[in-house]
Amino acid sequence: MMQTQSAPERAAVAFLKEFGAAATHLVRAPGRVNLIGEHTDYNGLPVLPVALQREAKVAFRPRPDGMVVLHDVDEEFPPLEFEIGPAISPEAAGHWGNYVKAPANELARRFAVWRGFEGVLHSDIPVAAGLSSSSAIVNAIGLALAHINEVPVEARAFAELMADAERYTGTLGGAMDQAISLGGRSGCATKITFGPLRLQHVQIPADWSFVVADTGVRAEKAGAAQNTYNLRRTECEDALSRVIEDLVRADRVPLIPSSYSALLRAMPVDDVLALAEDVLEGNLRRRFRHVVTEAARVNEAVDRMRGADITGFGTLMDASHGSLRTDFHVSTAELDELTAIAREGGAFGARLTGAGLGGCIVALADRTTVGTVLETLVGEYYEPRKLTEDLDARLFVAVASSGASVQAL
Ligand code: NG1
Repeated sequence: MMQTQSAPERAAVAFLKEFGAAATHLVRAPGRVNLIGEHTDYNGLPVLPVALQREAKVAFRPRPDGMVVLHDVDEEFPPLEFEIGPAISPEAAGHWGNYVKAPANELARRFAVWRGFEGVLHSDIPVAAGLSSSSAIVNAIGLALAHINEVPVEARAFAELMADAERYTGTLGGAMDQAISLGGRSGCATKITFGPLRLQHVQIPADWSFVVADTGVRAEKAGAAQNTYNLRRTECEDALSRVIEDLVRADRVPLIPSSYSALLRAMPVDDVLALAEDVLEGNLRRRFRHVVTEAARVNEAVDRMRGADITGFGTLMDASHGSLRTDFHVSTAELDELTAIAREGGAFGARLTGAGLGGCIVALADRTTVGTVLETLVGEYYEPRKLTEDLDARLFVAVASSGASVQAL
């Protein structure tokens, strides 16, 4: 069988062709699949993602000046050239270059970053699929610039810095994606908590398989999906403020909580939900209920994983999907269909992963059921839609991988 060229070679080979000399470094940053804990990170509540075997890689060579010159192996993305500084003007909304300018801009605002690079990017993370292709690029470029300019990189502080950086693109995201792409560990899922950022690695039982399946519908974060995402964030904040206002009025707790996590520390979760039922209505009540119940599901899922309780973990994934569909309104017909097919094929549970509104699902199988789950997805979703070309990119088993790194070539 013909050996396909591996991704790092592709970036380095393309570099040689483009710039007529060898690249000196390669930086890699993985995408991620979130197992449970959706739309909780920007509310300061926990998540449980896994860093993937799919990565963004940049072969690069430092420059003596402040220019960044970057090509993508994929010609769909035109070359980019700009000078590093603390107020870089963005490209048009949706342009890939904004994910490159984002870390350059943020690093230059905070550190003496004045040397750029020329480089070639290659990523095999599906774009706009909820697998965090964007944060992988942000992290890879950020790490390259930090390396070249000798910026001290403490992993957790750097993840927070990259999360701030990515908001340059207009999405008011949390810090899950940057943190797992930098700090993931091979063979493990990672429980991430926020304020302060903390990572706890949890070994995935050896016979569990997480299947990632793409609906083929893009959730363009630069378009309508970004507005919905940002609106959800505002709704969650509004819901929390109203609940806190009521607590203040009723003088119910000795210390006024200022965040979801403080509220959940101050009162039992059932009391928090009962209070929200009284104070909130309509969509704000639904958003609040999703966020609070999802956080509880993450904590329980960690226990289920530690106890190798695959049925229990799967049930939590199903509940998470239901909540994202009916309370958070971010599922779609295709996401619902794919999750149903996965369950029908024998998955212990299935849910949309990432922000939703398109993109991927993640389904849990074990060694004996994974083959049937994959076959059922192919037979009932991909074949009828004629989405079988490039199937490996759309349907694969997650390999829990380690976080980003820079190496000299
Ligand atoms: P994706 O699906 O990769 O766009 C987004 C946010 C996360 C998190 C999830 C929903 C960014 C970069 N990522 O991920 O922080 O909020 O949605 O759980 O904004």
